[in-house]
Amino acid sequence: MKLHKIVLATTATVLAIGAGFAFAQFQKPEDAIKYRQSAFTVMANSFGKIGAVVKGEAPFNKDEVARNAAIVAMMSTLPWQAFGPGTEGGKAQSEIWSDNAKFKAASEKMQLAVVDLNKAAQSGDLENIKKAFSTAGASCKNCHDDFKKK
Ligand code: ASC
Repeated sequence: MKLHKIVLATTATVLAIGAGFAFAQFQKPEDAIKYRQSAFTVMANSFGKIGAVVKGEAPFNKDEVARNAAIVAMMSTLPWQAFGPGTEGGKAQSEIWSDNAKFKAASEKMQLAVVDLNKAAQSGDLENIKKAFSTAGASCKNCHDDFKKK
């Protein structure tokens, strides 16, 4: 089994069992902030590389896109455990804690969108990748609009 296939299967499992289950522990709020920002940074780097292909700014290499989509899907499962009580700060808006159900719903929408992007990327169809990329990007923006400081 190729690595990205394993990541795809693993991501679905993590998404299924990970909902509401925090497994990382943090000594200090700053550690949680650094953890979630790191996960978003790695995710945005790979998402951006796919974006360059989608926008025609980089050549379409199927394996590279598949690898980056798998990274995005895996990373997308990680930040949420680092938004626990008492970890306000960074670029997080207070609504994350005061309207946590809405934040959770937005985070899950994004995670499902990047699972779709990963499926499209593993199958290697550029038109499907473009569509899934657009939906995934919208799900990033949707959450940023409500929950991320500018
Ligand atoms: C990116 C990135 C985001 C999203 C968002 C989409 O490449 O880093 O946060 O796309 O800008 O609107």
